Amino acid sequence: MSKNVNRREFIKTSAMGTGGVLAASSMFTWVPSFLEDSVTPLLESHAERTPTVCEVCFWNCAGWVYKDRDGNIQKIIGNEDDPNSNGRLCPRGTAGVGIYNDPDRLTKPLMRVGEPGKQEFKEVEWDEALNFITEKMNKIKAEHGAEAMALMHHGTAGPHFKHLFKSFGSKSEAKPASSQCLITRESGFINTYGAGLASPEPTDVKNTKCLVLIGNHIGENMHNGYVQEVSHAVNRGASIITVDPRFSTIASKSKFWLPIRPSTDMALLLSWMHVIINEELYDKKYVEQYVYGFDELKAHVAGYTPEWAYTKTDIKPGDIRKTAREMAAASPSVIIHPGRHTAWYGDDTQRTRSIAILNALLGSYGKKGGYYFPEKAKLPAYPHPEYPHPHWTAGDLAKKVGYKGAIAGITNVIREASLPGAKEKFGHEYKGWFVVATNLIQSMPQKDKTIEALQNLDLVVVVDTMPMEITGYADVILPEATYLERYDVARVAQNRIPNIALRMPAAEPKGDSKPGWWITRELGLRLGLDKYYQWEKYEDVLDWQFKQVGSSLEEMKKIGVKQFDKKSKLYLDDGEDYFFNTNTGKIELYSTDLEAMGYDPMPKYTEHEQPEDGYYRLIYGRAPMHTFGRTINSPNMSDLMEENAIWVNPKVAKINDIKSGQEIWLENQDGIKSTFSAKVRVTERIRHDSIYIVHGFGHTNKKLTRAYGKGIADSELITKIKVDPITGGTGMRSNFVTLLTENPHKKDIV
Ligand SMILES: Nc1nc2c(c(=O)[nH]1)N[C@H]1C(S)=C(S)[C@@H](COP(=O)(O)OP(=O)(O)OC[C@H]3O[C@@H](n4cnc5c(=O)[nH]c(N)nc54)[C@H](O)[C@@H]3O)O[C@H]1N2
Ligand SMILES: Nc1nc2c(c(=O)[nH]1)N[C@H]1C(S)=C(S)[C@@H](COP(=O)(O)OP(=O)(O)OC[C@H]3O[C@@H](n4cnc5c(=O)[nH]c(N)nc54)[C@H](O)[C@@H]3O)O[C@H]1N2
Ligand code: SF4
Ligand SMILES: [Mo]
Repeated sequence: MSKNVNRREFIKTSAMGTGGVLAASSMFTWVPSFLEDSVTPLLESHAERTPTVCEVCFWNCAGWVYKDRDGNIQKIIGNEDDPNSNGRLCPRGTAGVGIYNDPDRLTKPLMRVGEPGKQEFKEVEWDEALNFITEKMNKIKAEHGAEAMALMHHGTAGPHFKHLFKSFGSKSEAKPASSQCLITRESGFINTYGAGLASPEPTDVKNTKCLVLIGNHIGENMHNGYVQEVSHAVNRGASIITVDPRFSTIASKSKFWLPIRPSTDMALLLSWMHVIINEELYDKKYVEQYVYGFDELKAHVAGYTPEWAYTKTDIKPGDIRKTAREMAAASPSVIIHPGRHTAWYGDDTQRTRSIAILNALLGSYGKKGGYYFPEKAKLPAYPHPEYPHPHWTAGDLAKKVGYKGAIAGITNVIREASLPGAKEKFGHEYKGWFVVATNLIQSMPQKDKTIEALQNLDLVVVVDTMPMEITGYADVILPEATYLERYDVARVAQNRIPNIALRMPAAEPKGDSKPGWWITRELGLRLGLDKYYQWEKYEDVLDWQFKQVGSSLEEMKKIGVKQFDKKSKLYLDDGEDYFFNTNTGKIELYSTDLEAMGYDPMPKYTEHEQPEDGYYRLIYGRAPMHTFGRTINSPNMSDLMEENAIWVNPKVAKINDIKSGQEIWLENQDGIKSTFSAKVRVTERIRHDSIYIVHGFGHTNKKLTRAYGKGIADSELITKIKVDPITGGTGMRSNFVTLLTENPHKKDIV
């Protein structure tokens, strides 16, 4: 059997198949045989191995890269000492070498030639590109202040650029991975427990008796350590309750699947509170000791009966009661999962607050099988002088336009403040952007606005590994070396066990690509920021840092991951005193901060628009073998899933007279038509009021030879957004589409 076929099979297994009938335990059963087959012979041949931290997604698992005698990368496997991966990488991580090998990679700095907006570039040397950027940045600083430079970023490249920006005098940064993702969840938990959850989420899935997943489709959403724990939980017989308009992979493993009407989750959450309080199923001791505002909450949810919730959610009152009792029976070893991508409908801080509140009622926060207290190693930063103090930041602008609970810079606010007329609205405006490892055209909604902002700026620098949609809008494109070719900031992730991990190069950078640390240092020196770069190579920074915690670069190269003794406890003891970092020192069911800012102190149900006849809600999610759009072109991944399919309920297929396999186009409520088509997948696994596609497809950059034109991009159909009034996080699930069987672009191709 060829290697390709092998890989195809194990990934299918890991995804539990499309029929959802495989045992969940098989999610990882491929791993041992995979190790036996390939790594043992490699080890015997004394192949070299170097530590890495995976960058294929942001779970950032630590692993080992094995090379053969000729120095070719052969395998990437997990590091046994790594609590994020427990020694096993997910299929995307093991196939990460495809990202390094992709022949379409950017390997030379590029500069725009001719008109702004025209996508024509010439190859230049690093010196020319960096000198050009330096000149532009100095000009912007002289005319508008350093604050007028903004940084949009994602992933491990981010910290190098943050250091450069802060040294330069700007603290304006934002990322879709916050504003379009988890900012609202963090806000919901901060406004309840006085602390956010961060990453990896400290949910004690390993020990839970009941796991409630609300629009969190783990198994397709492939976060490694978390998938492993869910897989074990299923095997142990923990009951899983999945709330999803789609029969997801995990729904097929669940004791209860609640096919909720999209956008009505808050009604379900409030009525669960109603049942738990009314039937006195809550953890009385816990509530009495740790909670503030119980009586207010009790009165507040009195009217949110299951009968009322049924009219909103389509979930039968009996099922609401049954699932509430199921959760309570497991208390405190129960997790109402906070989710991750939680920016949905505009009331998202309040929805995640409802989740936070339910956990508090069931006494699960700080308890075994609920939420544990994670710990993070303390790795001191390499010494540098104090950063200058900027006069304004992206966070200030977010507050200025009314997001009083903004806990970070917001991508959409930076975009607004980069459009013509921004100065009048904000008192400030952006003149330059660095876009680092984020494909804003696909990851921010309303791409026309993004393009308008990009074209209004004096300087756009894109730092990427691939030609993507975003690179087309750059003045300068800087090719970053892939994670397999670079040293990087050490990974310091929270977990049950504090630990640090090293990423080091396994290969020389291809072409003229360079690591982020090199790019930022070169710019820093040109900008006269030498005092912030008192080192020559990043190895020096890492070695110094590791020595502060009793290790060294030399040791880390051998072990990859170092664990430290845990100083704090995982769980609260029974009745232990605990101070929550809120105004009252308690878990606030009634939020005093939200009240002070003028928001609802307790979550209220808000009605959301539903699709008109002939239209369906556009919902989107993940596929196990891809990470957003970043892996679609990878030679190893594109043959596993080349394009996305449009999930359509049989009733909808009948009404629209379409069949499985038929190519169709989508048009949204604003008349925006998908650039490309995708194949229909008729399935009972999706409600009749929605259609579903996997995010990340439909690339329009022709330089992506495998990904171009494959499937439909959900992003281009997301022209309507619902903004969370507290944080500014952007909900993207309020778009409705109709199905087109004829190519709407036909007349364009004469
Ligand atoms: N429509 C829609 N929008 C979404 C989502 C959705 O589901 N649908 N999901 C949201 C969520 S949850 C998130 S977290 C965000 C994520 O969205 P993004 O921040 O855009 O994240 P990615 O898609 O991973 O970023 C991809 C970019 O990073 C580049 N890249 C990959 N590796 C490297 C590297 O090592 N160095 C550099 N310099 N570049 C690299 C890729 O080539 C690509 O251009 O999107 C959000 N936006
Ligand atoms: N393989 C893989 N894994 C990933 C990623 C990846 O790109 N690829 N990305 C990672 C990142 S950054 C994130 S943030 C997470 C995101 O993963 P999740 O937190 O799981 O979020 P989504 O992918 O947005 O979730 C989509 C699910 O929500 C359901 N849904 C849609 N509308 C509603 C609704 O109104 N109510 C309810 N209850 N459900 C609804 C959809 O049917 C779908 O099953 O995944 C992470 N894991
Ligand atoms: S979950 Fe998979 S893709 Fe993500 S970091 Fe871990 S191995 Fe890499
Ligand atoms: Mo995300």
